[in-house]
Amino acid sequence: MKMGTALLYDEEMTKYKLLWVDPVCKIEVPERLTVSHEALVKTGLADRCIAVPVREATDADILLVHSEEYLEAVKTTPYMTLEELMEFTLQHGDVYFHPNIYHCAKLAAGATLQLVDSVMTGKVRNGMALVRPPGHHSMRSAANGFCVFNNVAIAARYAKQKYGIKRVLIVDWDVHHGQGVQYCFEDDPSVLYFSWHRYEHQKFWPQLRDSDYDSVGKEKGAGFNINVPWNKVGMKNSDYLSVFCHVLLPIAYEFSPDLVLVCAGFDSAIGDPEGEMRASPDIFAHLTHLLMNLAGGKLCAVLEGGYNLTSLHQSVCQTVQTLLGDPAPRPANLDGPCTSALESLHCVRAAHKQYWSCLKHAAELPTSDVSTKCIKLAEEEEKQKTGEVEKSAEEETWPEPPKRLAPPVSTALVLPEGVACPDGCKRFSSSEDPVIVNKLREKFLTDSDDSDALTTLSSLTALVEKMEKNEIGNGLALVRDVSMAMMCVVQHAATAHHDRVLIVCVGDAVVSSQGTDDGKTLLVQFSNKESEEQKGKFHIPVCLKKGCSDVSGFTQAVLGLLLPLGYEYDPSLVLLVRAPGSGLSDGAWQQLTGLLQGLAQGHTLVLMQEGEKACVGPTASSLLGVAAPPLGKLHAPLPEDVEALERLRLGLQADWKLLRTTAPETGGGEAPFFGSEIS
Ligand code: X5A
Ligand code: ZN
Repeated sequence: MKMGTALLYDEEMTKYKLLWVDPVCKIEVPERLTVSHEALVKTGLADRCIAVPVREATDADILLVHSEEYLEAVKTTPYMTLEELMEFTLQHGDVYFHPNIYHCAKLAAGATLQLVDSVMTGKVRNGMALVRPPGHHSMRSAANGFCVFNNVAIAARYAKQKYGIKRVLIVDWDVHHGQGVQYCFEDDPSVLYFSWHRYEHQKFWPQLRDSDYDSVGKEKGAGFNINVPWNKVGMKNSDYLSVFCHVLLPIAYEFSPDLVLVCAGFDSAIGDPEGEMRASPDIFAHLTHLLMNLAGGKLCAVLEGGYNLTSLHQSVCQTVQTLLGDPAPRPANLDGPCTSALESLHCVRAAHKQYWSCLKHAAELPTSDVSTKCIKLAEEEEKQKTGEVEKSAEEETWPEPPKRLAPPVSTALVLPEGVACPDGCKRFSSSEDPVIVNKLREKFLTDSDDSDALTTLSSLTALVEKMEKNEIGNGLALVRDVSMAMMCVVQHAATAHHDRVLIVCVGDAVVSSQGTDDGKTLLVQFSNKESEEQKGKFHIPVCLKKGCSDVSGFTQAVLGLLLPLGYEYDPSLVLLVRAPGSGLSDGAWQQLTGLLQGLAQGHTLVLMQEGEKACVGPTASSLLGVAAPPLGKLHAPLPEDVEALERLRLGLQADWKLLRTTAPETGGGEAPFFGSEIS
């Protein structure tokens, strides 16, 4: 049922290196590839992947992006003397040539195309290509930034041409701006390019004005190029996740790609000498997971940069393990985005608000242009002089990412007799512990003596315990009364060592607010009931005009509100409750179920009312990790909903830092997070 993950690797791509002294290029070493591959082998991950052979890209493939003159010039490099290679190198920027690099560059591009073929033909669900040289800096007629051919750009054109797909999303999480990819698709609305990159007000390589947030694409492609410049080093997990929640994901879902390509550079991880960022390697598990429900799961990750061999191999393993479907570790250190990240977020959202309906209510550009003005730059330099000396990237230490153990049982179902258990899941019922049964009877069934209901409730509590012990990953129960079952699980979870429970309730189930203000539970309820009022920090009603039946509004609420809340809350259990008649489509429900599994190490318990048998199959499949079907291009959400959501976000952002999308105004001081995004 769950299709496989392809791994592309060929030792041949380790067989070129820098042949002279060049401090800029010395970090791009063959060990980058061997170390990454060895880590995948050692951890057993390589064995779980489907090894797909690498091929050479053909001239026709390369000419999809590059000029004939450039290709012909590169073709002569294998025959050059050392002096000639050095001279050829000088015609390009921050790159070196070697007699074998042309061969390797053909393999790198060819491996990427083999990966695209494997995914597009359904041979595998997703995959990763470990390649050298990288690609995203190379341009039509120029090598650049260690890159010779633009592997991912070629792959995007190839996929469109060969498979007739309409829309490709390229996510470039490498710490450098893939200007080669930007230039290739600048005026092309069929390829959406997203990149975040170290920028530092244009001081950082490649020092292009074009890398700023206001390069949004040209002509028909306006709005389809998204740049998030990092103006400071030291960006962390929160900064990355907030950009995903508040920029990339809403736009990506609105765009609805047929294929996702990732420029997977890991120089954006902690310890990297180029990036100098501080995101932990396990953040890539989450970034990967968050993209895996787009395009029906068709995701191809292609290695770009990454120069700290330790954080590189750890990050590669996190990415591949997530592609394989193992639950992501609980995200660490989500202490909210920093001010500089918020400034960038604010600018990007403002620059794109005219192109994407999900950003319609984003704040206008700040009055002082935070990005390119020289005043800002001078200010920064002043601060740096007086500031304390910071650790260099090489001195950085961080804990090894936690081992991710897939539980022996992925998905357990508590179903009434007569309801069939879908393939791949395990029917679950507890051997009834008399002590628990009695407690349950006292608490929940005082005046009836319904033995069926009692059996179900005791199975639920046993299931919650098994999840806590990681013997079972996730579960689904069809119950007579979702409200009662929910209360039962919440009370039990509190005693079963679950520190925090995130309750996501879709539709109008009766929810008692009792015990929801101590922080042990966070309740987010989606409905169309205006009357529901927010009751403190931990009870958040999300009111949508048509309830959950408007897919656009619902999706926006999930991405921009629920996910950041969930990540910041960091639950150990997610309780997903589907009230009868919620109006939510199967597709949107599956997206929600899939996305929420990034939390709580994938420990989600779904509760549905008995009548919703038809939904058991789709839900189980999402719980098993099958990608949700694409929602299609989303129309504009209802203006009332966009406004209501924005208002809610503004009201909550004082308590929940991951909901912030603008920086506190400097100087002013008062009520910084109640800005005037809505007038
Ligand atoms: C692929 C990649 C970086 C080039 C840095 C040049 N290139 N200073 O990460
Ligand atoms: Zn890079």
